[in-house]
Amino acid sequence: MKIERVTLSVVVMSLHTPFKASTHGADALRHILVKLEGDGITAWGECAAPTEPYYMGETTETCWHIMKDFLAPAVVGKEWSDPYEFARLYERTKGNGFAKSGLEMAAWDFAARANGRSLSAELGGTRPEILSGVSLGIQRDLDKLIATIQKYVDQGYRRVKMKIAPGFDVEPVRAVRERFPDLAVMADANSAYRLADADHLRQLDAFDLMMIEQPLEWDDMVNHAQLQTMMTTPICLDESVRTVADARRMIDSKAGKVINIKAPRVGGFGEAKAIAELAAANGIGVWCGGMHEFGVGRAGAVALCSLAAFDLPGDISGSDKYFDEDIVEPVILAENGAIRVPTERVGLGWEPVEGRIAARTLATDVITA
Ligand code: OSB
Ligand code: MG
Repeated sequence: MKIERVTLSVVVMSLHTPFKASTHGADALRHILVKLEGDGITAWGECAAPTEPYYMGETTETCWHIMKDFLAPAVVGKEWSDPYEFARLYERTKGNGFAKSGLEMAAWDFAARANGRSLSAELGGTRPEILSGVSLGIQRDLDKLIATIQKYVDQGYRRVKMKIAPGFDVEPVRAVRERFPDLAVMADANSAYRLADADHLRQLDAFDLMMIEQPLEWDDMVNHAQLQTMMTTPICLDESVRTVADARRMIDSKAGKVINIKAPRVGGFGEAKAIAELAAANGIGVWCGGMHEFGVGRAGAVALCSLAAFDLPGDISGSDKYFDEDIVEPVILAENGAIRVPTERVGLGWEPVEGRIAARTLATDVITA
């Protein structure tokens, strides 16, 4: 396979409802869409980096620089036979997982289309539908928070993640648990606490949470291992797992019991698959997190979730949770808390609508061989 042309576009989408976490918030997103052309095939990827460096350090701008100046020039005009070989073309570039993930996802879509099968099949997915859930931003008005949860429960979602932060934790979790005694609920702190808060966090053990996600520092395993010995609620790592090597360190040091895997955070599907398989083989729970993906990235996340290792409901909801109109057709919808995997269609399974993308494009760059 050979790519003749890489088109990068910065695309802006407004969230119909602003989203707030402990360290970051957003009301509009700028993701970089990747269009690969070659061998008569057009394939798509999405770089879902936030605009600010408050989650993992990368931003839309850093990704634009790395993709345009290093990654795309390394792959155009080169022969490759599978997405792993494609990724080796730019392996000299260290880190920058979000930037790599946009291009790598497009390579998987390209390979799927070349092989005439769905992205799910290309990745080795077997689930006919994925277990969907919602991630809810911080909503300090508890009546409104409960009304929002009720709305998603009524839509059929069976698992709810709520963001917590110092000053917004034990009481809101208690209120949610009292109102929804049987709902699968979890909390995500986005690294807002320190080990000195352990006694405070232990109060969450009373509420039968599925897990607490990334309570401590974004790059720390040792403190999470210590905290896990002090809490019964399972710890899930998000920010701290960027590579298979990190996952191995997490397992060896017992720094948690669950991993939130997002292809954008770990550099793409190849690394995400490897982490999922390592975790599953070691009794670590696996689910798929999100970055408020537009339709292209969301279609990719659905395909990833279709792997057998993704055994817990994740954050991949229908796109109507975030956007009034998405950039793909048909709409990505969850029914009864599940999204059907479109294995009857080749590639992503939801097709980008180029007119809608153009209408939202702020900048474009084309890299040719
Ligand atoms: O920590 O999982 C997170 C969004 C942006 C950055 C980090 C996170 C999130 C979410 C939203 O929780 C998940 C989604 O619905 O896409
Ligand atoms: Mg998280």
